[in-house]
Amino acid sequence: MPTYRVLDQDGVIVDKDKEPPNVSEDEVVKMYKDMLTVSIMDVIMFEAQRQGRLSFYMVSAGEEGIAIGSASALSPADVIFAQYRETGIFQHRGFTLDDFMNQLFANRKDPGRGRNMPVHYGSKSLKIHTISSPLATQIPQAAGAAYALKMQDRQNPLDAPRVVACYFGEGAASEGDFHAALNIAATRACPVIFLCRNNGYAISTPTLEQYRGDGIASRGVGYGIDTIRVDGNDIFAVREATTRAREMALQDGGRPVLIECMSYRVSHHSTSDDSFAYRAKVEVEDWKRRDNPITRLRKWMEGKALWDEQMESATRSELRKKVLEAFGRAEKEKKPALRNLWTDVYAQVTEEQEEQIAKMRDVLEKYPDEYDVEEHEGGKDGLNR
Ligand SMILES: Cc1ncc(C[n+]2csc(CCOP(=O)(O)OP(=O)(O)O)c2C)c(N)n1
Repeated sequence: MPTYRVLDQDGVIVDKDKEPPNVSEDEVVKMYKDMLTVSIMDVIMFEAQRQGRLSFYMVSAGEEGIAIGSASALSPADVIFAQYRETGIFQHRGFTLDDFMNQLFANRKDPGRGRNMPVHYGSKSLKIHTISSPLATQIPQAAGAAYALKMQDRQNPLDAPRVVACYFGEGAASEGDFHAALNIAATRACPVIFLCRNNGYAISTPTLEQYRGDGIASRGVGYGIDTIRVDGNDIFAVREATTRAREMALQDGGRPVLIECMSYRVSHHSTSDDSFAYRAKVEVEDWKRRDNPITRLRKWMEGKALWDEQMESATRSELRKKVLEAFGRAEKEKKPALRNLWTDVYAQVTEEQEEQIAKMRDVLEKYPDEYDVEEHEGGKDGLNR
């Protein structure tokens, strides 16, 4: 299947006869700044993990264009299910640097109360379901949610119709959940856009060992789903394909669309991985030199006199400052009160849980020198109701 492109590596429109991308100058600048923000935050947080200041982090280096290009084509009411390398969606939808940092530092302002691993963000108000680690679980959930939206929108014909956007890596597409989800979405005609980020690796497994067919796109065709493959480093191609996919997803009472975005995972899989144990450094260096969604858009913007060297350095320093300020605020915050270990499991804390809380209190009182709970909101009293 061919790969759709709008911008080439030099930031030049490939098809000279084509209309310029249907996006305002302000929107392009926002998309660019969102990509920069994510990449700057990534570098800072990766280093912070190495300094032992947070437990874990995952960057999306080289794949920022997929998240931000597609998010820019959705309506704010559309519902999103993501994997973990789509930080740009959160950034584009309005998750603040404080929101990121509170989750990363698992402090008392984290809506998840520190119960999830770092980078497993979620936002009810931005309509992004919380990221979950078990791969591919979000794909059938997205198909089901799209079916629910279709039913709800049918009952409320005056409301603007909504779609679900569901993101996953090509590795996650090897899970059975992927196949079940595509088939149910096709047969039930669910308004869902499946966005696969094909970055060449699932931790240490290269795509050559993941599949022998024509990537993930050929599977969409097999399920009777309209499918397109796009250059994932080309933010305009991703945006245009998603805009069209959204229109199609809402046609004829709803239907799924699959977009396979081709890219390359420039970074290690996570802070727990050293990718040079299974791929050559030169392969990564070549990719870094050859292509990058941020430089591509920057070159296009420079060609249009929308951006220049001075704006670049001023924006970079401003963003870096803002990231570090949010970092400082979140790192200083107290951790969630200890009682949060038990709350939100059931509607109310059960009798058995109260017994466990009492036991924890006994242990803390018996061994005060062993447990420093002062960094948690309320210290030992944080166990109280
Ligand atoms: C069910 C399940 N199996 C294995 C893992 C361990 N695991 C975490 S990420 C990952 C690789 C996923 O690769 P891909 O979907 O291509 O996304 P990428 O990390 O390349 O963005 C694996 C195997 C997991 N989290 N869940």
